[in-house]
Amino acid sequence: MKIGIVCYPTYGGSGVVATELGKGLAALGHEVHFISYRQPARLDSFHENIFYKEVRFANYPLFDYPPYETALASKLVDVVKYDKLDILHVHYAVPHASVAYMAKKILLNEGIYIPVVTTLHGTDITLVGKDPAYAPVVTFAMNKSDGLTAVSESLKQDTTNFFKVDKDIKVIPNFIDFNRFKKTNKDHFKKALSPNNEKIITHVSNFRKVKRVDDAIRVFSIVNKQIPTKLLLIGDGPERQSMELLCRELNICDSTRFLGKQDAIEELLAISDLFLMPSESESFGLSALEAMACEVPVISSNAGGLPEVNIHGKTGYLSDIGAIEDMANNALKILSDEETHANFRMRALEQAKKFDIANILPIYEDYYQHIIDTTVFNK
Ligand code: GMT
Repeated sequence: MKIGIVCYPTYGGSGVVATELGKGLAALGHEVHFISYRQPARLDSFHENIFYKEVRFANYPLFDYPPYETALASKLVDVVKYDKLDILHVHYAVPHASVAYMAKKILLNEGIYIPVVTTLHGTDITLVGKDPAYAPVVTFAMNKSDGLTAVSESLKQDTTNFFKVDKDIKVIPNFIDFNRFKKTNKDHFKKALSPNNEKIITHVSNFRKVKRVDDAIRVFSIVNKQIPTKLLLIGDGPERQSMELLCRELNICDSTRFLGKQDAIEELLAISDLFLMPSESESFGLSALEAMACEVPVISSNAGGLPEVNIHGKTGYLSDIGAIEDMANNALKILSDEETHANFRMRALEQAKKFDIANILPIYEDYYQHIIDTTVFNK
């Protein structure tokens, strides 16, 4: 198949899933064209079946906001037409779903038929898409997509609860590549980051409010009073500076490292003992899955799709959003006994295996074929 993938090129979960999906499909022999305004962060190596098409748009003094949607739609028309794509798969509904619809209509006008699949990732539904500034367009574009997928049952439910969607939504979860995410020996990192063999607790996010990084820091602060521990904070975003101040306030700066954005996250997960994800909203929780694949148990909130990933009492624990004491007690339960910790580690890995990319790629292939075979085009 010739597949066009539209995504945000940033480190955000939707861009990561889109890029890893495209890489996986290319490895299976499909021709994959990534269309974005910058080379996606994880598109970091050459593959003969992968093409990157950059959306370029010149600004003009008249515009306060350059018309990105128009440039993207034009690029989609161009790529579909000249590379003869079979299907377009857009990740994150805003604005990709409506832009793809526009491209599809322009192409139809020229007698070219391109089915569109939209994948809903999370905040495009739970936060941004709900905003009255976008909701009518998001609803329309979802209903006009030929295929609609969501990354968890919870996100599917959120979508149908809020939006009037008459399309069937197929749940295809996030996935993990075990060639990359696995527990490896990184003792030299461990020695550098926890010289006295302190347990390592890790949080990875884009430091947005929705991630409740302050909860992660407060949970750590309680645990740290009872067990020698270090906190690794990986990622960057709007909350970073206030989180540094919070660490000062709680007097835990000596036990805390802000590592910023990291490409080789798996190397830091390989030395982690526990992962914190106290999010306010989380449609799936890809970072938690990455941790589990590296045998790291997860202390998380019970928001959104997290209960579909982190199994309470088996792979970690779930608590209500903001229940800092409960999260800290759960962390202590896991970390204070070696045998308990080892059991949680083992079960985290077992659960992660259910989301092996090798199991998920064929689901996407079948779904694309089904959409190509069944889409009816109306002028
Ligand atoms: O907010 C983020 O974490 C980024 C966001 C995105 O769409 O870029 O991630 C969402 O998509 C990921 C991949 O499908 C999911 O694993 C994350 O749970 C989801 N984030 C939220 O729902 C907050």
